[in-house]
Amino acid sequence: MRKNIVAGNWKMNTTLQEGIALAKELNQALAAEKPNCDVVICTPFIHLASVTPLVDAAKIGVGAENCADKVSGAYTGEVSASMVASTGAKYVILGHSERRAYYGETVEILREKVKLALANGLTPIFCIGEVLEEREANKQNEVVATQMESVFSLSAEDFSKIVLAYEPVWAIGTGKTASPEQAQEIHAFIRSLVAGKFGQEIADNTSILYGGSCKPSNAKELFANPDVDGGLIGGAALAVADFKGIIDAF
Ligand code: 3PY
Repeated sequence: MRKNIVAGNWKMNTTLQEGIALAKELNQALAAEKPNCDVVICTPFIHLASVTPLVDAAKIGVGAENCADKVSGAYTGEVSASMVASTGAKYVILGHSERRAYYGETVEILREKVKLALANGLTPIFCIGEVLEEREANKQNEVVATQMESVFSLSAEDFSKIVLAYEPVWAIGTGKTASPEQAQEIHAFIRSLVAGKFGQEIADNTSILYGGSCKPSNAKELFANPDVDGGLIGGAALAVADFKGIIDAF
């Protein structure tokens, strides 16, 4: 059966020293492996090689927030999936709305990134979600269906290795959260898309996280929904008490 996962997305926050301190503090705060929930922290690239050996891998998985859509070569400033994997990281967030909006990441670019991440043994946390105008025009299902095309060309075997994260863009950094009913409705729709493409068993085994202003005060009611399998956490992942509060919602 699918896993519950709480994954932190640190975004472009913390110096290396601050990131190391945060990872150490979280490692101490999580007393033991949580049987019903995997915990992941996705950090800036430069933190990965330092943070990975610091945390107990049984309690905390480490991931990147992005990787290149090319294998290697003359791509100044890019970081490949194999470089990420060489740090010991196990996950990579791909398709975050900030990457789509500010760095022009398209369905095709993300298809390449997902393939390279999987080829290098990383688990992609693949993000989808609509902007406010699309929600207001009731186009959210259409939008996420198009975004899912990046992962629908995978084989069933490869698709079953990825984690999905639904993040309504209008709820990211705005303090607005999708209501538990809105979250459940679209998570169930996303799962039905997966079932239509790969069958019910794979759909039932796919973890679909919710992201967007998820905090200790709303995590429990969001995670109580049958199709919400955890969260991708922004700001609240930068404070151990808040992040732990969300993990403890399971
Ligand atoms: C947020 O909740 O701010 C996020 O973007 C998580 O990825």
